[in-house]
Amino acid sequence: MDAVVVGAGFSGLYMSHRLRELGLSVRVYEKAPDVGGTWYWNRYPGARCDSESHIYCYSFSEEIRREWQWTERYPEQPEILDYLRFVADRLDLRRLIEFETEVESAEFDDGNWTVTTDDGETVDSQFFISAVGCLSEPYVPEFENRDAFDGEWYHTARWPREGVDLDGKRVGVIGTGSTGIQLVPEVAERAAHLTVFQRTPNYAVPARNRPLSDDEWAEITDNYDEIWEDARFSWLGMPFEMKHATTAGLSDEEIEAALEERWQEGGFRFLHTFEDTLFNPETNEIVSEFLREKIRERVEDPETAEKLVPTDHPYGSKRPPMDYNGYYETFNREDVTLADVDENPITEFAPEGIRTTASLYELDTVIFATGFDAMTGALMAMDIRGRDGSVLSEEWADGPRTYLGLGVDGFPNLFTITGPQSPAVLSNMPVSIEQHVDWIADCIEYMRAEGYEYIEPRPEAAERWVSQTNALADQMLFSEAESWYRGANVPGKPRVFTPFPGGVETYRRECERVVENGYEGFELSESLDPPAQSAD
Ligand code: N01
Repeated sequence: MDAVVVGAGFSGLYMSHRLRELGLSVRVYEKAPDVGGTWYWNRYPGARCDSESHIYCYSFSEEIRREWQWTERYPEQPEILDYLRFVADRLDLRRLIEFETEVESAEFDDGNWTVTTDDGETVDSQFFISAVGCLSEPYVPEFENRDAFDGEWYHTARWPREGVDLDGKRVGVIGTGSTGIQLVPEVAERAAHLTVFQRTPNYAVPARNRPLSDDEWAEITDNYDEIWEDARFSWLGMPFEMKHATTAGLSDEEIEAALEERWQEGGFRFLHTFEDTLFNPETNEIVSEFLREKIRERVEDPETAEKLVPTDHPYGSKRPPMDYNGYYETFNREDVTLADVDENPITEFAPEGIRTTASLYELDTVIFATGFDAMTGALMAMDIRGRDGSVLSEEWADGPRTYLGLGVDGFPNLFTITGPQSPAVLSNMPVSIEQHVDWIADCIEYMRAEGYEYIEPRPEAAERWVSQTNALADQMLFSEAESWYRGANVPGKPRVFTPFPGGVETYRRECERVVENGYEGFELSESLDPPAQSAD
């Protein structure tokens, strides 16, 4: 093959389409039995995208744009999965994909990638392209005696296709990140009793979901090009304007009015109130305190409210979750218990349920909403070997090292769509995915036109890029949270800030500048360069 692509979610579908259009032979390997990537697996009740639907989709195809109409402001998981199925069929992509096939290893050998799958198939390919996603490897904490539990347990990112019967059950949910916050009100509606095991409270902002009317949709499509251009050259890949640069110089009334306005608009628009929210501790504290007050207003029992109020991290230093259906009000229900496992940690699983230092919670079903081995987990799950026998997981033992999040030195012709040190999870993913796919496809087209066979970042370019990414993160408030952005959620993972925090626009311009300067920082060659040859 000319290219092997791993994954058939948003990234893999568009990547394989672009490469086929260029005339390359392409094989896509997908672990799931269908397309969809993260939207295939995350079927838990309440699963929905926190990006608004009109920008949580592809922009590259006029036909796809015309033929699809989203029904709600935020798309629900089944609708996104339908959309990706529609795209795969519309572009006739399924014929490129081998489903239910996992890539076990990829080795750069004799100038080609040799890719081996779990069914023992081996294929040689010039390019090896990871489209595995940033949040694909579920993380289940190693609780003591986890297997002793007599009931059923599920991870939200491996939710059974046939669903789970929660009616009348005593259910425990562990985790109060974006997933837990979407899930908890839905489970409360069905379960006989729900216990939420919370280690760290979070700041959930109302999403304010609603159906999208035909008129609204018509207005969106009339302005589609402009909306997308704004999104591509924005901070988060979302076409929203900042309300104010900072809180400095504004009266208390003006600050309150700005926050209240954006709070009413809901979702990620709230994060666009003050431009310096993630830089300036004073602004951040004002925003955080506004949110804390909102939580207190919504929870009837003051003691429970205080447990739900975050004080350990500034707003936005962890991924801001969205509240769709009364997350905080759920704790006003008689049949919902908040178990503070920071105060009284989980000690073990027992046949009857979960034991903390304070109580035994008897449960029929446990749901792990405990997140992912983010950004690097799915990549490192494959045994990827580059030049001179270098092993990716060993090279990255102290944290990932990429150039632009697109390539890795020592691993020629490997591309990582939304890889570490690119905006990725700090952006509206489809915008970043399209940018990466276009960059990679244009690069391959250029290589073909100029007679180059290999591309690889120069080590010093990768080194510099990683330092710049870290320096930017250090100027922001991210270091004040124990977040998965920094690998803090998985024991033993290096504490390194993984996404590029400088914003989608800055990043896009840098990628364009690199190309304009003849792929600055990359080594392009017709044959393997001297270090590789001497290693032979
Ligand atoms: O995972 P998380 P998530 N004992 O890692 C807790 C994206 N997403 O699946 O904060 C007890 O954020 C952990 O506690 P703590 C989005 O980017 C997108 O919710 O570490 N608790 C935390 O509360 C998001 O950020 C959408 O103290 C333990 C929770 O589990 C990312 O996915 C929707 C524990 C994990 O939160 C991940 O979100 C949903 C332990 N040992 C998610 N270990 C969309 O909009 C962990 N926890 C598309």
